[in-house]
Amino acid sequence: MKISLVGLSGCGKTSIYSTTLGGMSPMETSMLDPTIMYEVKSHNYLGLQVSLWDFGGQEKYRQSYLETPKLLANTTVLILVLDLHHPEDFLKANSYFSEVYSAIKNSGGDPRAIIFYHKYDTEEYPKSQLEENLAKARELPFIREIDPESFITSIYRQEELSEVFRQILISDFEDLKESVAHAQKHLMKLNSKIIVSDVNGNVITHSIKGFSTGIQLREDLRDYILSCNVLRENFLSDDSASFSAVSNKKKLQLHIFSFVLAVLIMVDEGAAIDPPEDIDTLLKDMKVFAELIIEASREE
Ligand SMILES: Nc1nc2c(ncn2[C@@H]2O[C@H](COP(=O)(O)OP(=O)(O)O)[C@@H](O)[C@H]2O)c(=O)[nH]1
Ligand SMILES: [Mg+2]
Repeated sequence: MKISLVGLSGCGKTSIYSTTLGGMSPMETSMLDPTIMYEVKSHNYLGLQVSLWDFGGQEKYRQSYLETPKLLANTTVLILVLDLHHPEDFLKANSYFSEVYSAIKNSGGDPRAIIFYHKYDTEEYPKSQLEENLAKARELPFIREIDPESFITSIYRQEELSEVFRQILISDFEDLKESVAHAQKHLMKLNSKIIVSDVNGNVITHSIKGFSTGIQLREDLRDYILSCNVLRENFLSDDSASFSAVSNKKKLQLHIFSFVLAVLIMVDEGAAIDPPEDIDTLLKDMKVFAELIIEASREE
C-alpha cells in the first residue's frame, strides 16, 4: 500500500505523519523543517507493508516530481491536505491537487483520493473564521469535480486523527474492517481496559477513553510486547502465547496470536472484574482476527 501525502508547503503533512505514526507530540511539530523534495517512511501495520510518501510542498520541488511520473505512480491512497488557516492559498492548493491527480491518472494510476480539511482547531486562530473557511473549501472546483472522501482533521485532535488513519490503513481489507468494528463493539461492554495492537505496537482498537496519543502505543507497553514476542518465538516456540504481570495494584495480561496480534488486558485494583466467559469470547474473536490478518497479508 502506498499512501501519498500532498499539499502546499506548511499545510501540515509531515506533522500528520509524525504525530500519528511517528510518535511525536503535537507541540514538537512546530520544530519540523520543511521537507526537501520528498520523504518515504515505511511502516508495518498488521503485517502489511505501508509506505508513506510525504511530498514536499514547496514550489521548487513540485515541478520535479510532477515531471517524474514514477514517483507518484502506484499511489493507492492520495491524501490531499488543505490548510484551513490559510484561505488565501485555497486556489493555489486547488490547482496543485488537480495537477497531482492528473499526473497520477495520466501514468495509469487510479488512487483513492481523500481530502483532509486540516488544522481544524483554534490554536492561534478564530473559530468563526474557521467555519467560514471550511465552507469555502468544500466549494473549491477540483473538490467539487472529483468529490473525494473527506475528513476534518487536526494534530491537536489526535484520537480522531489516528482513527482516520486506522480506517485508511485497513480500508483495503473488507473482512478486517468488519472484525475491527465487531471487536470495538465488544470491547465497550467490558470493564477491563483493553488494547488491541499489532506486535509492533500499532494500536488497532482500544476501550480506554483518552488513552492513545497516536497510532503507536506508549513506549513501555510497546517494549513489553516486543520483548514478550521475542520470548514467544525463541523460548516458548509457538505462534501464540500468553503473559501476565501482576502487582497488588494492577494486573496486566498479554495475549499474542499468530505472531501478529497483541491483546493487552488491564485490570486496576478495585475495578469490577469481567465474567471470564466474556473475556474468553473476546480472545476467541481476536484469534480469528489474527488469522484473517495473516490471510490478508498473504494476498498483498
Ligand atoms: N494549528 C495547527 N497547526 C498545525 C497542524 N498541523 C501542523 N501544524 C503546524 O504547521 C506547521 C507546518 O507543519 P509541517 O508538518 O512542517 O507542514 P508540511 O510542510 O506540510 O510538512 C508546523 O508549525 C506545525 O506545527 C494542525 O492540525 N493545527
Ligand atoms: Mg513537510
